[in-house]
Amino acid sequence: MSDVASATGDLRDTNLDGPALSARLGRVWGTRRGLLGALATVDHKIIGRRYIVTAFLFLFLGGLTALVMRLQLARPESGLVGPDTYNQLFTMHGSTMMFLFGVPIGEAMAVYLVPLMVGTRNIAFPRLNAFSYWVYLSGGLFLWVSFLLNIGPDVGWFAYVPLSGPEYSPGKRADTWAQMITFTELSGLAVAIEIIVTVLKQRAPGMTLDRIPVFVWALFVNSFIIVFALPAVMLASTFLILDRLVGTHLFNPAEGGDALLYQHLFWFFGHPEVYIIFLPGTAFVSAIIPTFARRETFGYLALVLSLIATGFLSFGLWVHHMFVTGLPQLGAAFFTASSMLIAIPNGLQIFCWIATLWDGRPVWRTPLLFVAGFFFIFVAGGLSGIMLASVPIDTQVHDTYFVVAHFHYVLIGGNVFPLIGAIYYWFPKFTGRLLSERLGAWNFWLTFVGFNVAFFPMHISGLMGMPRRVYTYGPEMGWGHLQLLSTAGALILFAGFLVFAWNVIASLRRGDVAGANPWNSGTLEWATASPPPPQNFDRIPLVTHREPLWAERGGLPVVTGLSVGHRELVVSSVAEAEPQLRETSPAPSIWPLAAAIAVGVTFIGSIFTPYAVLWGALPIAAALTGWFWPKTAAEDEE
Ligand code: HEM
Ligand SMILES: [Cu+2]
Repeated sequence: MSDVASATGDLRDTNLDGPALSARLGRVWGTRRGLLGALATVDHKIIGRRYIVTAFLFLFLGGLTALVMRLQLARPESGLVGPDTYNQLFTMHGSTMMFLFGVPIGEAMAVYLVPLMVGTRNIAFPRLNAFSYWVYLSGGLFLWVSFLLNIGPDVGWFAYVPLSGPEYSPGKRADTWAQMITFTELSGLAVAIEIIVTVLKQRAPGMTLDRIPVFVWALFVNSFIIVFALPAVMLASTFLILDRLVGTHLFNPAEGGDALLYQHLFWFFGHPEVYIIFLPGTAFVSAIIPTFARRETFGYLALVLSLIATGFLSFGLWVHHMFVTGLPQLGAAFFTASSMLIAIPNGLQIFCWIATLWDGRPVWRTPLLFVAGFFFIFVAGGLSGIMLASVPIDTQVHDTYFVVAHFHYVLIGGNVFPLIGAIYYWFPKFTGRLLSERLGAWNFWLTFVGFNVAFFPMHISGLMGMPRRVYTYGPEMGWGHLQLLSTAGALILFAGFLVFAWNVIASLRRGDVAGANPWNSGTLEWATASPPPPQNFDRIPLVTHREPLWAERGGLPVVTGLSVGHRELVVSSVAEAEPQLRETSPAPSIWPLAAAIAVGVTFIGSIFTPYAVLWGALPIAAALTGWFWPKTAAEDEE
């Protein structure tokens, strides 16, 4: 045992033990009952759970739009929806999946799991965390309410100018898209900062850089990608709004603007976005594999380095989305090369995972099944990606269903499959109950077969020349059979998701009780009860090993000396994780919600008049003043 502080004063965890300590900490860190308590909470687990549920809700809504599109495309000249609705459907689908599901789900899982995995009591900046969730929720509701009010966007998920500009998109449709971006990116950036600071400064003593779980590394790198990528799209969408509302000509070549600038700004974000969606997938896989292979990860250093390399390289590829815009040949060659290069760190990761499984004694429970599905689908998507990196091939299949097939293989293979596996894996931690394995197998096989039946034929439709974003096609084109097959696959896939939803709902009440560590995993989130108490850990663990629970079979050594009279956590050094400070963590507050409402009203108002920004500044300032009003809380102590 090591003592974080020896100073005396208020009550410390050294003076209490067992249930008395738990109860005391539970009171200090707990969330008050009732509506006000729920709205003011800053507990990362409660907010994380909300984030996860909300992101799944958007996955479901995005899935519904996809289903309508698939039904429309099942037969030639079908009249289910017209061209105008179809435009809105694919725009809502793409935007929801990328901005309201893809980015938030990784952050949501991080908000819940990272503080537990690094052994701390709450995320860094917990009020900012609450604020981010409310902003995200408002942005999502804003987009979907606009859609229901028939002012939903219809310009595709990347809203290219000049189509989305003032000239070709009058009305409010493109504005709702652009402002939804502002909402979700604001919340995305805030969460990324929280994760970065939590990982750098709040790791349990002894968790040196080379003992950080690969899961945490992946989400840490991911947060950096978010910090550098998201501002680019915020610029793109803000410039777009300025052009549309204020009469600037940033993207208007006739007045000295530059339309191609929009594509550069968008894809400087848009390609890293693919990794923002994929890296959480790698995080899930890296946590699931060692547990079910029952051995430590093979090639820890290689995995971490390839994550970092992926992070850097992801910023050097964006122009491969612009091969048909007429680039200089040297530029095209450079981006072809860099696009192929990124297959190396990705391949290395896959190699390490396979080696871990190879050398272990795999137990084929549902989480590992989904990881196997991930290998198969993601690698197939990677292969068509390498094909697309070649300019002549891309020029041929650009804007066809070949591309639609490719990006669903990487997005669903790289994110959704590991995610479902991750939910099977951590559901017992979240809820205290296990999901059914029998339904899990049904879930997996329906999803896996449905996915491939839906998306594999799209490669062929694309090679046969079927363009994306068309609401219908003539019978003479000869795409009908393949399209019908795709729709059948989508229905099977949907059935798989229904089984998943059913499993979750049924297991919440009737699942087997999990206990603290049902899978016999090695990382710290399993060192505490399921679901974890408000304080996460009664005593902060002292980390001596990369898989602490495997190394310390007799119980973890702990650090003592933290206050039990107010919210206090350990701040540690960046590299060695040596304890440095006892810091007071912010208490619940209603102001983050008030600030989010003020920001929301301002953002929504500003698509109608630019003056909303001026007027909105007043309530925002008022809310921030309440939020940061000095408290008479204890100072941080060395
Ligand atoms: C759940 C099963 C899914 C099905 C059946 C599905 C189906 C489709 C279809 C039919 C299109 C429109 C093709 C077109 O007309 O151009 C599409 C576009 C798209 N999908 Fe999906 N999708 C699914 C899941 C996802 C997921 C999970 C993501 C991302 C994480 C995603 C991202 C996109 C994007 C970015 C587009 C392009 C939208 C645009 O053209 O602006 N999809 N999808
Ligand atoms: Cu890309």
